[in-house]
Amino acid sequence: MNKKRFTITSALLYANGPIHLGHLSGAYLPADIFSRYQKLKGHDVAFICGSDEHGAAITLQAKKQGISPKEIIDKYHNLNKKSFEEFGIDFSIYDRTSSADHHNTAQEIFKILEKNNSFTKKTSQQLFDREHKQFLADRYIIGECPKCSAKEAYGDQCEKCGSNLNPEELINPKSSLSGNAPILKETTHWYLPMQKHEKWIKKWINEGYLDNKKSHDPKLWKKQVIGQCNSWLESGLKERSMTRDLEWGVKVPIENGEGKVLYVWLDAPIGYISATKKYTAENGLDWRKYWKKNESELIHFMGKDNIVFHCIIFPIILKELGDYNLPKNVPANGFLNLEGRKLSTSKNWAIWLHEYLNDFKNQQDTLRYVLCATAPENKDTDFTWKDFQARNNNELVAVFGNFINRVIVLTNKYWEGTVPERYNLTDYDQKTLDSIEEYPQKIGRCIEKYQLREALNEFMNLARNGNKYLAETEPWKCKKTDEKRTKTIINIAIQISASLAILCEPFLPHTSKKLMGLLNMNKIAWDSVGGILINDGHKVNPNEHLFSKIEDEEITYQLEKLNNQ
Ligand code: B3M
Ligand code: ZN
Repeated sequence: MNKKRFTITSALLYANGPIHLGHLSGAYLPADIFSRYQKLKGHDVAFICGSDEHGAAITLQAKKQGISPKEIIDKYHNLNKKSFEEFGIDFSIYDRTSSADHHNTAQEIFKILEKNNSFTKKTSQQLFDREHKQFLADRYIIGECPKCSAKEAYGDQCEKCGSNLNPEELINPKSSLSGNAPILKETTHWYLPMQKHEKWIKKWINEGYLDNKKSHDPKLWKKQVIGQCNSWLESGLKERSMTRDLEWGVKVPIENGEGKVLYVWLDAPIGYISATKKYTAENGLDWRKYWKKNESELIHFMGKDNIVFHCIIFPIILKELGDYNLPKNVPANGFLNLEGRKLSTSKNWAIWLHEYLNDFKNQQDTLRYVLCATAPENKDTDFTWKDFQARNNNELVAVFGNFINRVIVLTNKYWEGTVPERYNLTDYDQKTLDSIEEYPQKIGRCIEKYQLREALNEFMNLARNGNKYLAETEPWKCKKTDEKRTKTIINIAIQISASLAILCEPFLPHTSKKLMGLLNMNKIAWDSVGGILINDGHKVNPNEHLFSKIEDEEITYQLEKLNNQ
């Protein structure tokens, strides 16, 4: 097999609050499914993530709660790390940007860029809060969006229409710190002259060519990702300041940098590199193999509000650094709404992962299933508790769970858990056995195209076929009259179960483990799935339910909780 290497990233989560379902469905679950699949295919995967611990998102939250930024990031870094683990997001590392190692890496890179003349230095008038004696950039400044007239747009982005903004563009700007109108004051910063890069970025995004070499296939990029980049490119790339007048962040490591830190959107993506360095150092590997040219496929997963940072700004930085890979794909997702309304942390309209894990013990995979089945792959989608219940009860319990339940119960009941032999196969038996072989490819092809909903649907088709096979052959009916026929049917059903156990792993890792336990089998490679995986005479374990029904009361409770929180 041609062994490939993947560097897969999920957007670094701001450590200013707990993780919610919207984050999971956009940036983390899809990346986890993709990485687990690539690992099962035998490829080398570094799956990189961590907490984004700088920027106004952190300091403003700390101010709101009356505690220090350090207390905020420690609290949420630990909480989110634990939630991800319990939920089964299998990061190679969950690092943090407040670490000394990251500060060093980010400073080193800043110095290289400065030495390469990648920046221009410029003095200009900027918005300043006189009361707090602070310059106001990004989230420190709020005003009316010039594009959609939303009242509370930030200095860097309008959350309503998704436009990326500059502080000067805001109408009636006000300081987030004091609420006062700002004054103008002179300051000096390092800028990235993005306009210089417009030509190659356009060609690279739209045609997949970089330095006259094919670097990726734009047909494999999502339309909305290319569309968002092009609308940015159409309004012309401008210079963008890469430093800020702030205390909290990575200090600017060069002369005249006192009192300044790196722009959070410069330091955070470098966090992917720092985290990779830590992961490789701890595992006796070489980080360069995951970042330097042509050694690895770099894939960034995120929500759609992060597209331009990963498709335009960070690629410019990587190109300026010389020998780094540019992303092979940026499969950004849309947003997940909740019960028909936009998810909102500030309005407390969200489902927090740590609370879900507490309320639904050992039901991580139900949430993984529902979030994958409803993922906002090409447009925004809606999560509702009713749909969650229906998918669990009608699909996981009634189809996948029911099939496995019948197979394991019958094997135990008829032959004390010993897998029976196969005798003469009917055409239907043979067709059923043959059809299993197609699933690894069918599912894999979808995953490789980032069509995870369709991949999950294909997986469920195999479970549905298993159920149908039992319903049509009715082994419980022929047991008294035809022992050989009964044995053949169950043997085939056992083979389907074993394939399901492996093929469900990317989507439902806890279930996969449990099912492998029931079948008393070991993990095998994705491409080995199909045909006969379990020999007759093999012992399976006593039955346990893979999924449990979710009752109406549990849903009512969740809906009340949501409406009252
Ligand atoms: N923390 C923004 C966000 O969570 C930011 C992502 C950084 S990825 C390098 O939406
Ligand atoms: Zn707007």
